[in-house]
Amino acid sequence: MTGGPPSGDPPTTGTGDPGGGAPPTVRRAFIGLGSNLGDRLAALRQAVAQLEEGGDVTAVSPLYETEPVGGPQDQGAFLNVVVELATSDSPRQLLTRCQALEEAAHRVRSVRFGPRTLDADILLVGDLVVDDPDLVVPHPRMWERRFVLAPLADLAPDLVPGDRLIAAGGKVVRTGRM
Ligand code: GSY
Repeated sequence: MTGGPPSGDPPTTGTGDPGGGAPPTVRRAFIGLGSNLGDRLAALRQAVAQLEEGGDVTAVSPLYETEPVGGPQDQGAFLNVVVELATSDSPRQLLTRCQALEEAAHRVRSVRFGPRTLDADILLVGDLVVDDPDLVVPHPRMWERRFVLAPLADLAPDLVPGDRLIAAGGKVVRTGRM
């Protein structure tokens, strides 16, 4: 036989999963959600409900009201949460899900870092690292942002060292549960 897989082998999936009928790898993933335009709480609730349709959501952090980081000075405060998943989705599949959340919230991209009905960011997907032009995982700015680290630390204190949380920028106030 020459090189390459035996002709009976299934193709690899390109998703980070082993293929070949092996059980998919389930990873602990975190998605950050933020809204500072319109009915902010309704936008977050809708996004969480839409994520839950995937059947892989395991936890939702407490809700935080947070000072805007970046963007226009006069934009309103955000509401932020972090959602935890136990998922076999690849980072790219999660990106597609995040884009669908933003589309469902009728997000229009106008001012960069400006007000938005919904922002959905992939923060972590297990220990996977992605560095593509349109997708970087872990999220490249998460360690600078208290609006990410505070709810993430509520769900996964093991992943957020206390000094990183203190060093991160932006005022945040925990306001309760969604
Ligand atoms: O990256 C998420 C969108 N975003 C936010 C946010 O969700 N919360 C706060 N407090 N500031 C933000 N700046 C941007 S951009």
